[in-house]
Amino acid sequence: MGGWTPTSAALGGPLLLPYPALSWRTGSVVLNRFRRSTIDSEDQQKLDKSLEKTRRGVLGRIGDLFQANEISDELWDELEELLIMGDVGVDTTLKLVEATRTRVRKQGIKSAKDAYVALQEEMVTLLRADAPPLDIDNRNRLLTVVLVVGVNGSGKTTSIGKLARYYRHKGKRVVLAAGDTFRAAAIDQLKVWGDRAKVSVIAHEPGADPGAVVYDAIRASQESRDADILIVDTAGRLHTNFNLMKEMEKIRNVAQRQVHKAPHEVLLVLDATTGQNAVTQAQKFGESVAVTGVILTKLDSTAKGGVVLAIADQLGVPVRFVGTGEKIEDIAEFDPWVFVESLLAHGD
Ligand SMILES: Nc1nc2c(ncn2[C@@H]2O[C@H](COP(=O)(O)OP(=O)(O)O)[C@@H](O)[C@H]2O)c(=O)[nH]1
Ligand SMILES: [Mg+2]
Repeated sequence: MGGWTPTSAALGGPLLLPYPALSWRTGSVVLNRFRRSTIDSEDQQKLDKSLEKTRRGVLGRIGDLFQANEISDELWDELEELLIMGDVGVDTTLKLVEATRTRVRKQGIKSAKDAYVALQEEMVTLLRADAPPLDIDNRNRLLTVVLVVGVNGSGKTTSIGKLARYYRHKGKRVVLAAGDTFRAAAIDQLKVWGDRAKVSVIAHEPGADPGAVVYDAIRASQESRDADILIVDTAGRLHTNFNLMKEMEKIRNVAQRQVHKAPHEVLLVLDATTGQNAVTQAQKFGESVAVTGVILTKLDSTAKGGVVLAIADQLGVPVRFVGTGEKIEDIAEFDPWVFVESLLAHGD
């Protein structure tokens, strides 16, 4: 991927960032660039809270490192060590530290405090802050189709339920499609989440053709249900990448034939608690499906939050949502600035 050009929409949004608690906590190292967050304050707080464990882990020590030291080779070595221990991954860590050092050299930065700001800005860049905005809440389109993919257990069905509620609360009409027809339990589970979110679920019998489910779901969304957003659950794992690819192609073709430019987003669900394995899994999935964004679940129950950086960097697609708990309201839109400030906040 890559090649995104910054858009004003990506930087736009109604709210100024950071909210007061965060800027207070980061103290003297408040980022010096004027910017806006695209997410609302409730999501900012959820994202911040879900990073508690990560902040208490090794990555929480980065702030102290820059406060206690002058810029030196040792400082960079220690930073590298902390990032690798903090699940950022070797490749992404080396890239991040190199980019920060280059910036420090080029800009003639002399104080560790300013170098710390440079590090934060490089992290934001790595997190694809220049990505186009998420293409779900689109007023100019009659029906938006979102495919949700990922291995079983990653939190796919839970996330779909959360998204259904999230967009319903924004005044959108949402329909869900039970495209994972391989397991009867998967269909039932989606129905349970549909009930919780108070949205309709279109399902066929177990073993049915997922393409037919998607076809019916689109028809229903366009006709009787008059929906704005259709979210499609898909099979978690098929025996081979080839099967998965064929299945995805089929669903994609059905969607494309009925709705212009569908699917509009393909969101890959990854479990943050698996750390670097999530990156490997994402790369494997990427071979079968053209992923446009990531939902990173279970951020609340892990200290491995640094993996967000590795995922955005190694996949080249932005993280769009994070799972912040097991309840239906426990989801937040992701924002690179909020993430970085929250991750590197210290002293609490
Ligand atoms: N703590 C926490 N648990 C989650 C989150 N998302 C999902 N889970 C849990 O992960 C497990 C698997 O979720 P499920 O949606 O069934 O995964 P699926 O097989 O991919 O559809 C369930 O026990 C969920 O409660 C999250 O954001 N935080
Ligand atoms: Mg499921």
